[in-house]
Amino acid sequence: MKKFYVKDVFLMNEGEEIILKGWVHKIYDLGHVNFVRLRDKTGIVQLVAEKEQLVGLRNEACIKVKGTLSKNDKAINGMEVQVKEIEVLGKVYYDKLPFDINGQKINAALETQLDHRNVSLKKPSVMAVFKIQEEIGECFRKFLKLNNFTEIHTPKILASGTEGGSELFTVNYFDHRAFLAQSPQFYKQMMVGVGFEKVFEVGHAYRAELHNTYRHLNEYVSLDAEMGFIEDENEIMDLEEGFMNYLFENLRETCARELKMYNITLPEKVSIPRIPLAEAQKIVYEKYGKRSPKGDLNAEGERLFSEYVKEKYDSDFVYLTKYPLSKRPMYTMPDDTIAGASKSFDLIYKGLEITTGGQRIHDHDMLVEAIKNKGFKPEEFEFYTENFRYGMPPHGGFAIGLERLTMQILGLDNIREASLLPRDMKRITP
Ligand code: AMO
Repeated sequence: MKKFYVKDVFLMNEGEEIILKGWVHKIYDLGHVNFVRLRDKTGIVQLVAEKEQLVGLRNEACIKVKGTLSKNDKAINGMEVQVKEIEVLGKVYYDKLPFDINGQKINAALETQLDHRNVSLKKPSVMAVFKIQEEIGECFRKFLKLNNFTEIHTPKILASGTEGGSELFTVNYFDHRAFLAQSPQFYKQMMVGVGFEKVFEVGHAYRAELHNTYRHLNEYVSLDAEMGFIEDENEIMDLEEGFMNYLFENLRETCARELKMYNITLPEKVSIPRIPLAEAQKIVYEKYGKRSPKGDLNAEGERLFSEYVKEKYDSDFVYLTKYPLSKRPMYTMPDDTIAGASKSFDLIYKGLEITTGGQRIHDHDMLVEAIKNKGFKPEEFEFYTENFRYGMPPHGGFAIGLERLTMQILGLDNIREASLLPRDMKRITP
């Protein structure tokens, strides 16, 4: 097993011996002196070699290097490796790489970079996106477990949709038609009711949306939470706000290198204003002269309203609350103060929706009525409504789109950059 990583070089002393394994990042043949940059997941280090030792080496070959550490002010972090031996462990087979990964930016269209994800991901700043993403998932788990949540894994092949609408992928399930899960919504509620009380899931969600935009994927990772015995939807918003604070505190420590690559400074404290949607629509109209669609903000409205919130509250986040019931799925709890409104919310982060959540209906008969009101047949949802016959507490939850959160933290332009292997309307490979 590999013992040393590049990061260790910078913690060791001059004169120490080391064996490193990694990829050839770049070869510099300067005639009188030859350098190779070796890359692994922890960084890049400079190797100083004799010309003969470089024979047969090419960028991206996998190598094993034995050498001695020596100080050099001009090298990365002031330390380099004087090579004794280089061995090629994995040869390369190409005439020319599809694009160069050594520059400040990759000089190729995003589509080309995605066509060759096996090359673009090698670039440390591209890989850094997924280190951040890994930490988001890790923090989600840790934070919810600290708060007494149980992790669940629910099926992704379902008999029906959960969110209403027709954005479902169909699957041939033996002699039946089945669907890919848009969300673990029904099952996370079920698990609250059976007695887990507080549950979470990190899982894939599938949306057959005909949206070819910078913020839509057809397969994404959903960070879902659901908890029982709540007073109202404010407890759900408190929970997510707590998570954001925990996440940023942890990212500052665990991903300092990656955040620096993107020049990101995360706020010390996240305190999220809660503003009813109708008020937000009014502000977007009065301040920016833009009309919003009925019962929602559009992408431009989300962006403009975020600008307003940043100015007024110095917050990158805002909860839009009290969405109209008519615009929300059948499981949404009606508001008890404003007719036609619901106890649901969206979380907007730097101008983009990253979360939907809210309190759910927990009364069986009320849910059956809500299903009818949405124009569905309650008989077709009996597998779901049955959960509400055997003691369902008042409950609610939320779901965060992992790629959207990653994208907004790092200020990426396109959600595809925050997906290891994106699936969109035009892409199911690589
Ligand atoms: P919703 O459908 O709003 O709510 O989805 C929740 C969050 O998931 C992300 N998301 C997407 N990300 C990328 N591409 C897509 N096509 C896409 N669709 C959704 C967004 C969004 O805010 N069951 C409810 C959640 C709940 O109430 O608990 C639901 O799925 O970040």
